[in-house]
Amino acid sequence: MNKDIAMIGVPMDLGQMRRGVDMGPSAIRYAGIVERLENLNYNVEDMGNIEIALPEKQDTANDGKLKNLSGVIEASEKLSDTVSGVIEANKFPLVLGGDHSIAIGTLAGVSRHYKNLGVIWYDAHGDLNTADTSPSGNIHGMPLAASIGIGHEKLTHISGYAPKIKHENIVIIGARSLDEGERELIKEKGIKVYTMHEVDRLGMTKIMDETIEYLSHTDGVHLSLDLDGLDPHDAPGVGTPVLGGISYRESHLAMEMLAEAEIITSAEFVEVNPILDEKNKTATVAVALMGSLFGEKLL
Ligand code: 6HN
Ligand code: MN
Ligand code: MN
Ligand code: MN
Repeated sequence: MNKDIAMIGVPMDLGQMRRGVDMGPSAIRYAGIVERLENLNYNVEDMGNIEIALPEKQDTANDGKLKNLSGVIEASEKLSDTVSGVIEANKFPLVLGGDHSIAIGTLAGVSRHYKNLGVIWYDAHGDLNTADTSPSGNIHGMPLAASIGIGHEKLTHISGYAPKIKHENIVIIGARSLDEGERELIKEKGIKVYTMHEVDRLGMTKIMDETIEYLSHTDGVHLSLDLDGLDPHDAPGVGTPVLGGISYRESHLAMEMLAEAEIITSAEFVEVNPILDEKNKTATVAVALMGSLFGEKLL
């Protein structure tokens, strides 16, 4: 693993309608992420937060069905350039959300540097909606679709190109709330998905072994971890919780197996909402999972 980490906070709350997720980066810092990584002998540069416009200041006149479209686009362009600069400086980009719409910008920045980027999407949701299929109009339900070039042109073409990733280089893990249009897209494209049914049936060890094998032909792997992939019992501080999720132990194992395989080249942890949390539990879980992802061991 690259020993130089550049951490980027993205206090994004424009991709959904609940307040508080903009405080996610602060909550994760407060839970001790920098010390945790420094103890593992990483050099951590905290680049601070990207500036995100206030929801109250959004000019929504031309957004149509996509809520806060122009604000999300503006932030995505900034994040894309920042992430790309980090990779140019030979550092590992670690992005802290903010809602999951930030993945549009993260992937726009990362994929400029990889010909065949793999993506692990750890989430209760598919985030494969478009304006036509979305039940909410919230852009945090659309970043994976946008990244494979499906959806509003302005979302698919951040940084001026599309698609960012190939649908056959994606593995979704933890899905248990998929909208009708998302299911159709998954079937049409043959996207690799481990729903909670497979998590129960196969167990996390087999899923991670298969995932690592499935992505073995890629030249880099981005981990996009939505804390709502975990069970709300373990990660209550999220805006769209869904019962019956991945446990803390299983998630911890997944991160350890990724660390062992040494395949992750960029990562983001999203949807931590301290207002909905219990004593910063979800940010603390996020920090523990990052510890494991970056190689923390018990012995
Ligand atoms: N997330 N599928 C729902 C929607 O509104 O499109 C929920 C999306 C949740 C998105 O948690 O990142
Ligand atoms: Mn998500
Ligand atoms: Mn989700
Ligand atoms: Mn363990």
